[in-house]
Amino acid sequence: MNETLARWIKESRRIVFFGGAGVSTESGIPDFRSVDGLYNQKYDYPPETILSHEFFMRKTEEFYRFYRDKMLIQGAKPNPAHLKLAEWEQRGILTAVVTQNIDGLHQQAGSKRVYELHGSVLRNYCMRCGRFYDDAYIRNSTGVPKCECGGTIKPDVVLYGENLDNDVVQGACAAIEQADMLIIGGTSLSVYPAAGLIDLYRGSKLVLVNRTATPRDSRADLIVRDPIGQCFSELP
Ligand code: CNA
Repeated sequence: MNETLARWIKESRRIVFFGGAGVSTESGIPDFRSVDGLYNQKYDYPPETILSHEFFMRKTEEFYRFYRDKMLIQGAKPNPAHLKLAEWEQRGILTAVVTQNIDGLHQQAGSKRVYELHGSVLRNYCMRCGRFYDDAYIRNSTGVPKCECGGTIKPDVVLYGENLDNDVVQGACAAIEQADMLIIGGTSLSVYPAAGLIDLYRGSKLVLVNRTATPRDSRADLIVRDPIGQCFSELP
């Protein structure tokens, strides 16, 4: 167990966690940039092209082929990192989880205040009438999923080239500004504007739990290179 991290957690009352795809790799969901991540698998187009607004609008069927295959992972379960964060919130020492993930695993673990910067694959809506559909509807559909009204259904996910939701960003910013400890985990900190939010933290307990180096390592007060699930399972 990392003793410094354990001590800081015991001393803190307003922990905020800022995470990314690496939080869910131990739940069996591949991230983007690890060696076995989606960027290192072969597709006709790079994932950031397929997961862009323009591609969705122009080649919707191809988007959904990739999306069903790689983004809609069925049966994934929260791992010890998700569970520990939910426990800290319950104990009143963590104020919020800010995540770039779209898999819903923090809520499945029991976390209540979760700012989903990039939306969620669990929510989908008709672009014509606004009706909502769950992930099972998308999984069980073929080709381009359609609403009863005939409109095309779009995942409530922020694609490349789309704006983040204002309310979500404001909530996340406020939580980070007021945090007495910021734990950043499982993120390459390379997707903006999300990664820029960590600059709002003004304290001196910024912890980075990531398997590989990030462009912001020099800002961290403590760096842990262990797998995040394993690391969190040992924390108080
Ligand atoms: P990324 O760029 O793929 O980076 C992931 C980082 O996590 C890398 O630096 C890895 O070294 C690190 N990492 C991987 N596994 C672990 C582990 N077990 N313990 C510690 N560190 C680990 O992913 P980011 O989240 O930074 O990039 C942002 C994108 C990825 C967001 O837009 C997400 O929506 C998108 N994404 C989300 C999911 C998901 O919801 N689970 C999956 C794949 C991609």
